[in-house]
Amino acid sequence: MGIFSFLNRKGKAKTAADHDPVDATEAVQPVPATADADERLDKKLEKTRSRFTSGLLGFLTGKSQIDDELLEDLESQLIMSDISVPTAASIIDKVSAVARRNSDADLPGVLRSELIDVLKPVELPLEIPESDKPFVLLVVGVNGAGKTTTIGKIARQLQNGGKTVMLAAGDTFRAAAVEQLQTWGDRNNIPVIAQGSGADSASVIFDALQAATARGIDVLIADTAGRLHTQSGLMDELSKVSRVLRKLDDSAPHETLLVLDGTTGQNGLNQAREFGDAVDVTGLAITKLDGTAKGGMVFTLANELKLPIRFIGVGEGIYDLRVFLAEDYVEALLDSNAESA
Ligand SMILES: Nc1nc2c(ncn2[C@@H]2O[C@H](COP(=O)(O)OP(=O)(O)OP(=O)(O)O)[C@@H](O)[C@H]2O)c(=O)[nH]1
Ligand SMILES: [Mg+2]
Repeated sequence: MGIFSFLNRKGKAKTAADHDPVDATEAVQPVPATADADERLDKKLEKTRSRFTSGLLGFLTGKSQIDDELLEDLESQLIMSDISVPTAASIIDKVSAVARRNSDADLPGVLRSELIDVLKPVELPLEIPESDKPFVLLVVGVNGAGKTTTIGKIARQLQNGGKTVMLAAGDTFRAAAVEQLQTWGDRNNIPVIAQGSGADSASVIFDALQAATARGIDVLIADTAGRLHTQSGLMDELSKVSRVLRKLDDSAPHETLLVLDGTTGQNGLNQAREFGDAVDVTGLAITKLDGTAKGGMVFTLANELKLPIRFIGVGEGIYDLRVFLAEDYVEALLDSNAESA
């Protein structure tokens, strides 16, 4: 089990009694329960759900006959929820195969299970093995995607779980970015390794890895720029960071987390491909699913990239970063009767 296993299915903090004392990675301090941590995922995804299902479930209720017209309409609804055309087509193919075998099939139930099937293979929470110390988490993504916010949430959750964390201010493009991370680190008692703005990002992160190793830190999280003078400049910088880290530890970075803004729809897929050309992306965090996102992008990414989805961001608080769980996500999106408390 990974370090994030202290978050249970609804993202609530486990109590000490929930921990198995035999499993070393589970023997972490539980996250203190707060009202925020208790808030259900379906409440957090309320706005996204209403966009995802507006029409969808209403449209399905009362339809007992599954015919081609109904399936075509359903496909359009999926596409309007930000699911890509190929992904929507593959979902509809599967739904129609079930309908062919059983014309009395319960359509909402079939759809629910097909949606879960799309997401299940990418439900792979981040594991932080004790053997990789420091575990290097490199965070990449376009500007405004939510990298720095997500780093803050991960750092606090790890710290609450008993891990020591250090941050590297690798976004040296903007002076404000370095200051933002330093101020946040000071407030949260998390050391931040930084140089002035304009410094070489790879050298800041390299220094940070040396410092983290010397201090016996468990997890080093490196922030990076989302924008440089040119896009190819950014991609070159990121691949240099990965290369330079490997000089100190050939297994670093242990995770390259691509942060994608969930409200950007199809654009997220292009970003993932572009970043994937420069660095070896090993996991995704999809942010802002509490806002104006339609939620379908998650299915497209799962189906077309097959990369592990580690986290979803559902707000600005520290507990608003949840371990991605396929069933919980689909339930929260589809359940029109979700509790609003
Ligand atoms: N509602 C909501 N807002 C979020 C979430 N994640 C990030 N944000 C907001 O998105 C904005 C941008 O987040 P940052 O973390 O600064 O993004 P960044 O990728 O570091 O951006 P650059 O440093 O410019 O490259 C901030 O206002 C965050 O509060 C989320 O899950 N939900
Ligand atoms: Mg940032």
